[in-house]
Amino acid sequence: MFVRNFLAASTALVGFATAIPSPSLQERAACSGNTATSRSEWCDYSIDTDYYTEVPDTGVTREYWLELTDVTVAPDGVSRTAMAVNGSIPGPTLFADWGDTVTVHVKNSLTTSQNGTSLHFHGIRQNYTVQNDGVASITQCPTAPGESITYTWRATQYGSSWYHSHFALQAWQGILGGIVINGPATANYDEDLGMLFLNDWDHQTVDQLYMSAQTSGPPTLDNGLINGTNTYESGGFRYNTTFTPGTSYRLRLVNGAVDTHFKFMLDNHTMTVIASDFVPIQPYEATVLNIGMGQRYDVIITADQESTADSFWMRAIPQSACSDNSQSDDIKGIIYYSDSTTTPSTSAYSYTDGCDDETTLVPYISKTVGSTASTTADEPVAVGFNSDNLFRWTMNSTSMVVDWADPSLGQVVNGNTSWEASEAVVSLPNANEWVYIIISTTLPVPHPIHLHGHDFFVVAQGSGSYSSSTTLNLDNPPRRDTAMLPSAGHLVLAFETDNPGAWLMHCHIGWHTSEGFAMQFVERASEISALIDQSSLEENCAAWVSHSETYSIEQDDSGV
Ligand SMILES: *[C@@H]1O[C@H](CO)[C@@H](O)[C@H](O)[C@H]1NC(C)=O
Ligand SMILES: *[C@@H]1O[C@H](CO)[C@@H](O)[C@H](O)[C@H]1NC(C)=O
Ligand SMILES: *[C@@H]1O[C@H](CO)[C@@H](O)[C@H](O)[C@H]1NC(C)=O
Ligand SMILES: *[C@@H]1O[C@H](CO)[C@@H](O)[C@H](O)[C@H]1NC(C)=O
Ligand SMILES: *[C@@H]1O[C@H](CO)[C@@H](O)[C@H](O)[C@H]1NC(C)=O
Ligand SMILES: *[C@@H]1O[C@H](CO)[C@@H](O)[C@H](O)[C@H]1NC(C)=O
Ligand SMILES: *[C@@H]1O[C@H](CO)[C@@H](O)[C@H](O)[C@H]1NC(C)=O
Ligand SMILES: *[C@@H]1O[C@H](CO)[C@@H](O)[C@H](O)[C@H]1NC(C)=O
Ligand SMILES: [Cu+2]
Repeated sequence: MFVRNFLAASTALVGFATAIPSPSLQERAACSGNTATSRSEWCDYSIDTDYYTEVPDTGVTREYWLELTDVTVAPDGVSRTAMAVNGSIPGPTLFADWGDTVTVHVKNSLTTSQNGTSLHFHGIRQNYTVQNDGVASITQCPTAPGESITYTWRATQYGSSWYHSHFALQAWQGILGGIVINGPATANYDEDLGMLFLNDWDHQTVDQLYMSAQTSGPPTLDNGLINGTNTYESGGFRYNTTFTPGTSYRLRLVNGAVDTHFKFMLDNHTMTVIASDFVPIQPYEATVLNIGMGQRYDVIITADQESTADSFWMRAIPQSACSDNSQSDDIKGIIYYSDSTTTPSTSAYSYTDGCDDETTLVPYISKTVGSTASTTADEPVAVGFNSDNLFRWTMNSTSMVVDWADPSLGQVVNGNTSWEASEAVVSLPNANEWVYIIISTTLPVPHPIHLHGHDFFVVAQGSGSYSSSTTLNLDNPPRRDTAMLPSAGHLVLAFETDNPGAWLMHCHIGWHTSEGFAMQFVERASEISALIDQSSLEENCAAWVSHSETYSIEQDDSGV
């Protein structure tokens, strides 16, 4: 995978219209990055650069064209309908270098299902580019079938993430793919294997399952996939690759599930964990790794086992404390050593079932949280039934309902910030102030909480209720974009108002997002209009309104 070496010789290039080979590697800027023995370096920058304040000016724009279609797939041998990006699940990986500008043209060709769409670049900070965050009802109307939309953002961070639809449950119909932003790393490795998606999967579609999720709670899912493949009964095949003894490999793990918390492991091997979400961390060793929905971990695994004739199971194990899966002990891939072709006979590391976060995350670039907050948002979480007897989640007693046809950014641009209660807005008018968010639950259900437009600081996280005597960790706490609210516990997050926009915060369990477990921060509203291309916002909305009238589309979820 030595993309860098292959590309290093070429000079900058911008955009192209022909089909891109897979993986979609594009030419890089003059900077040659780093080598297997100098991963902490990055041209004139390094792992020591504070990427919140300094970003390489590569002058390069990476341009991608993606097309969404209705498809029939059989990733575990069982055929069903789905949706795909350029025909595959996961879709093509977007590659860029730290500092590049990325432009993504998305064509909605979902003409069989007539679904609208939007594409969110999870974890991408969208620094002063909120209109490119790709969230239906917040930053845009859904993009109608037959229409296209273009997103442009700067890669101010580096590491691993994913893009996914932010329209209804469409991400889990298959509209997802990886994002790799090349940059420095906190440990050396020989080869970069790229993204490795961990997903849950069912032989019914998420749209078919949604009604039962709303009436009876989360359904038991049939299976799971490792990078888009697994077996089921006698069908399908397993993700597998071959390791060369002595070589170290970087894997970019992402949990792209609708409702599954995984523990990930490779039997007999230890992982060196080097990043959580887009944040490089002090490397630590793990044999079993917790990964919640929406989270990413970058790990390095060295092929250090003795016999070259061996093979090893790779496992993504749904945690029964918060996920139900009928194949939970068989979501597996295979790592072969050089000349092995045998089925592994290795055993899993022992672990305690649970849906918690990793506990030893120390960001490499150390940051301190302001000890006084100008806004403290208290957001207790609860669940109840709406008037149709369907589950609805609430934060601060509000279940979010926002209108596909009336996105927050449009309202701000039109000078109307008299939000309805159901729009679940917390306004943050002032620049560069600290915000604390206290999220708490008395229910024994953990939730992965994701914030758009920011990395947040996890200043408290634990079981039981939060009180004013809870100790806050302000000295370089874990920093990321998705963290677990523990079962019957609390999660206290902090961030700084350094990015004007309307930013969604929500539970990343697909059912829960659709059932209203979401809120939005309207940050520095007076500065937003200047950042918006109003005509593209309005044209996209006009096409959606016309489409939804033609097909009598009804919105039956939160809108995000
Ligand atoms: C995706 O498909 C479109 C054609 O629909 C093609 O032009 C484009 O190059 C493909 N993109 C990638 C990243 O493979
Ligand atoms: C974010 O955007 C602001 C406004 O353009 C700019 O001053 C700041 O340097 C940017 N931050 C990064 C990390 O690029
Ligand atoms: C999207 O397509 C799915 C699959 O055909 C369908 O079940 C669902 O109702 C559609 N959703 C909307 C909002 O159009
Ligand atoms: C996983 O799939 C993506 C998309 O096809 C691909 O880019 C990536 O290399 C695969 N990962 C591994 C570890 O094989
Ligand atoms: C290993 O992956 C290949 C495709 O890359 C597939 O054809 C093969 O069946 C897989 N092996 C197993 C044991 O599933
Ligand atoms: C894996 O580790 C176990 C326990 O240490 C050991 O018994 C076994 O031989 C190892 N398997 C392989 C294939 O190396
Ligand atoms: C929570 O709801 C109450 C009552 O509607 C409201 O006064 C308060 O501002 C809300 N708090 C937040 C953080 O939204
Ligand atoms: C302003 O927004 C509110 C809430 O979305 C809405 O009820 C009201 O009709 C809007 N007013 C105008 C003048 O558009
Ligand atoms: Cu949830």
